[in-house]
Amino acid sequence: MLKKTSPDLDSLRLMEERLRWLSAWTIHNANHLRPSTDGLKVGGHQASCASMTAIMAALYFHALGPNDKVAVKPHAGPVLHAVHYLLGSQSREQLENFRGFGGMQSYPSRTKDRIPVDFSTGSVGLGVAITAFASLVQDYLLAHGALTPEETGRMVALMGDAELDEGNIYECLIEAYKHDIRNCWWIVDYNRQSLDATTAERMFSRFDEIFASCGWRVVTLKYGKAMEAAFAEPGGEALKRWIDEAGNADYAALTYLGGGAWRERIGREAPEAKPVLDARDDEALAALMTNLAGHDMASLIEAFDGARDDVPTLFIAYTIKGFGLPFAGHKDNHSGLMNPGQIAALREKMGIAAGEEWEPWAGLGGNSAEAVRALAENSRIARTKRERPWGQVEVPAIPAPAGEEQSTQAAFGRILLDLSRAGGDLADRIVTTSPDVTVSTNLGAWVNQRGLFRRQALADVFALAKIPSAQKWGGHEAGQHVELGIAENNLFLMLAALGLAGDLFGTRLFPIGTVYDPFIARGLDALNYACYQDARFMLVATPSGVTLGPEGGAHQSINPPLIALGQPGLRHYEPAFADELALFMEEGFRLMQAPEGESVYLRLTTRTLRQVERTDESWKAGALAGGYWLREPAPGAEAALVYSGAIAPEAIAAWEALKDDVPGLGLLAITSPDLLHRGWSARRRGRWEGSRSGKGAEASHVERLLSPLAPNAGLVTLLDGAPASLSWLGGVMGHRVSPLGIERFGQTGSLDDLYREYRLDVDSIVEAAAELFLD
Ligand SMILES: Cc1ncc(C[n+]2csc(CCOP(=O)(O)OP(=O)(O)O)c2C)c(N)n1
Ligand SMILES: [Mg+2]
Repeated sequence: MLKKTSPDLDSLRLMEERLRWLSAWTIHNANHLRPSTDGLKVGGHQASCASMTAIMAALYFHALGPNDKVAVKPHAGPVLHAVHYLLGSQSREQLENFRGFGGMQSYPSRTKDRIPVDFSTGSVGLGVAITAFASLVQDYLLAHGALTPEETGRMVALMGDAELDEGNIYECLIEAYKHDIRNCWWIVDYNRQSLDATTAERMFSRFDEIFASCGWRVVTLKYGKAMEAAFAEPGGEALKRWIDEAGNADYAALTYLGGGAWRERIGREAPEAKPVLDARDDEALAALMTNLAGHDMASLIEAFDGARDDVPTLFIAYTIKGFGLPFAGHKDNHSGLMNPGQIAALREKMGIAAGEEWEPWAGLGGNSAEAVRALAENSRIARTKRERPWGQVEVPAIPAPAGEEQSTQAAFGRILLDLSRAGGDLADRIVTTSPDVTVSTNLGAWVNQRGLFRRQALADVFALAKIPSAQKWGGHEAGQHVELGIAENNLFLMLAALGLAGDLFGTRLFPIGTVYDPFIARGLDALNYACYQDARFMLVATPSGVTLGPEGGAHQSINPPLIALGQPGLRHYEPAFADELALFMEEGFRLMQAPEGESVYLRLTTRTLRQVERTDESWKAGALAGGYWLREPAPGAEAALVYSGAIAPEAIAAWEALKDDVPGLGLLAITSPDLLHRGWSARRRGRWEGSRSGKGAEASHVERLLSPLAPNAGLVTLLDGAPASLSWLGGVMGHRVSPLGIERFGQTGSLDDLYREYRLDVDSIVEAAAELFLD
């Protein structure tokens, strides 16, 4: 996979200096030179960058192969851009506009940056874990014949040491072990500093044990070559002992204070080390003490070259935060910025003339420049963003499952089963995944058909023992369901990785993840993370709401519709009937592969409903756009009932009860509060933009829906969830609203009990309508 070359260490060291300089200069320019219009501090992390420049030089200009994918520690984003600048694939203009509008982003962004970014980062921990899931996706594609072994690469995470405090790392580690992942490197920038200060050393000896017990090789890179040589000198052993026993805060503080402070302290605490100290002046001593392996090119190259098999590997590279910068080691340096005098001193030290700050190879003599340029040319990483493989999979018409009485959850299982039986390209590209709720979310029939994905065959022990069970549970390479442990956060990282399969590996997959609706909250940041990088997937959340009845309040979801309302990149559909669900799944598969598409969230239920009779197909367009009239209102009608999802029968019954008293009463089915709100916002935005360009804007779907009603009409809105999801409808045309929904925690009980208690029953709806008219 990785070709063996004899590395030009001197040029790699020069490359490291370039990266350290350019990342620092980019940040400096944005903060000190670019005119500011608002007086805000622009920010950037010169210390976090300098901590990693050697590691990144060794990777990008030596170790990485063309198929490797990297998640870069968020605060080292400017180093990644500097790499591309030196490769010729990033412009000076973009660097100059760091953190500016339309410029390179603060943290690597797949969607917004112009350079190829494999994984977005920013919320620490998530960018690390997704690489493990990406390696699982790579194995999936390999096993399914969508990749050849030559096309595979290594999934690499460059991480800060504080990221090791994020719980999602360990959830991921456990899952990754179960799936026997490989070709994954996590490289810890072990500078022993986080944002606030230096980090506690107590955990230090434990990380390698944790990783080793999860099947990882742990490579600790602690002492640089100069340090190792010094350990062999007289007094060297004592020095090594002292280093090993030094506390993190002490080591960092001495780094900041410099050679004299090292000499005084070590001389006092380890007098036997004196010969090593005496043999060096202060500057040389400071250089020796900061010669940690994470800054030592020879050590780094040796370590990376020594790990070329597919064993997942954790590199713990000891580093200095702010290496080579005036605030190296200072506990407050996380957001520290060099002042103009300090950056000028650094420039001089690097031999760069004033005015040549942006010159890629400034200050290098002819031969060195030649050698470093050759290193850049030989880098095997991609220079351009990969085009998404759009729209290549035909989505067949998905008929609604037959049956007068159905739940949306059961219909979901049935639709997948039918898709599986019919076969075809779409079915073959569907990958389902679930955090231990496969069977209880009705994925069982699909799994019986398509099997669990396992690199090593997993025997179905119960089937072999002829123990009756409805569920087959055998795993093999051709399986299409990835069973996860119960940690929901991993579901969203898995969906993120599967949803990027087209971008990362050139083959689009159609990931479907199932989860109980209330437990979406468990993985919320990972869900946001998946959407942020435009991963495409279908999230099927079921069961939902108090409609779950006897299961009680711990399992009854309330706020996911609001989550969906506020989540970019995710379209919420809440079907009541099986034919609506079929329509939304069909649309979902289209959206998952459309250039302007998005991911889809289907909120389902186990409640069995009598299905509505359709006379024609006219409801479909409205349903896809977010809502349609199940009973059309008369023009000028004074009221409408507006419902979403599982409480459709109560809404219909209330409509029947009220229709004679309220002439022209309408019954509006809201299939997507989210989509309606977006359309409404887009309309207003369009009006503002239109007024600038002289164009008008078309009414949004929700405006068209509500326009037949009288201006002072009353709306009773209801859904099994937070009422604020629909109450905003009153703001569209100024209608009065009585919003019904769930605002308190649920509890056990029958549907009758609960709908009565939480005011979703027919009587409550009728009462709410009456109140609107009395007001
Ligand atoms: C989930 C999350 N919480 C908090 C932050 C704010 N934050 C940014 S960097 C950082 C500490 C980073 O320390 P480390 O990972 O060791 O990086 P380095 O020392 O290399 O800068 C924190 C708390 C964040 N980006 N993400
Ligand atoms: Mg750190």
